[in-house]
Amino acid sequence: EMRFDRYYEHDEINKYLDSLASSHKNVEVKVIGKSYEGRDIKVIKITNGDGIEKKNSIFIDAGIHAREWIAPATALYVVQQLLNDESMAKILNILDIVVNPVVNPDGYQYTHKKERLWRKTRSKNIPGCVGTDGNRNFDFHWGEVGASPIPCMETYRGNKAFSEKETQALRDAVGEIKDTCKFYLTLHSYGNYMLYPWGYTSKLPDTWKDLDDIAQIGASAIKNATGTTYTVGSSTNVLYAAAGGSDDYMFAVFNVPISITMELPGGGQNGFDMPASKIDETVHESSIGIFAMIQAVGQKY
Ligand code: 0X9
Ligand code: ZN
Repeated sequence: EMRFDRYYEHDEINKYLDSLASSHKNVEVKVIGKSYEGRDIKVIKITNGDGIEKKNSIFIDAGIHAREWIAPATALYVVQQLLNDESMAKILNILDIVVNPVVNPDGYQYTHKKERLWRKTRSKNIPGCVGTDGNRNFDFHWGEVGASPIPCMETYRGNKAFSEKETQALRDAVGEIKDTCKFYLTLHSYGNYMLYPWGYTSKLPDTWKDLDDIAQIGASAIKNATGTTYTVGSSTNVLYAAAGGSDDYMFAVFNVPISITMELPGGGQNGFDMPASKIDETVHESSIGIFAMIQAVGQKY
């Protein structure tokens, strides 16, 4: 049992995942790749244990941006709810759920030990700046807009699409389930947004109403439960244009019909350092929206 009264380091998170695999027969933990600095990037797959291979699935990730600590915490809370709460576990009769709680462990550890507001990976660039923005590194309209070609910038796109081991690992992990995956959810902070494609253009995809439906269901569930407001819309239209995001890629290339970036609430001095005392209520609130979206996808697809 994990308590949500502090933020955990990456090795603690990996150990927690392994402990869940040991104690639950319906849980599997897999290493999907190694980070630039050699850390294990893990996913946890939760099923109902019936062994039926052809179920639909959903993929949730967090922590592609190092400093957005509430995102990994939320992913872990969702995992815990699925395993401990009967009413949440019911969804596993319909869907398998795969969670990657820390996409960018090198950056995450760097924010714990060195620089709290680091965003990018920790790969070395020529001539000396460090890091690529993982959410500008995916190979769909890569580099076209809102993604810097300059290695020292916060939104550096990388020297080519999928230059990063971390984005390769995430691509391959979702790619492995692309035929069954109906929902890709990527957790970020902050600002209270439910965002859907496109991020690279202000045009909307043909199926934008399906995306909007699910996003609205998540936002209203949270509104009804706690009064917290989320803004719903396409990334470009309600936030800004930025190409090379994981959401656009999973939607366009893997044909995952519902792809959403959830920008969780902010807190603290700079928005990214929500005090530990507020983690518990925030992850609980956020999980209400997440489970509402999961339910809706389970029913509709
Ligand atoms: O800029 C981002 O990557 C996300 N916001 S954040 O403040 N967490 O950095 C928004 C990404 C939205 N999706 C795309 N632009 N594809
Ligand atoms: Zn982010």
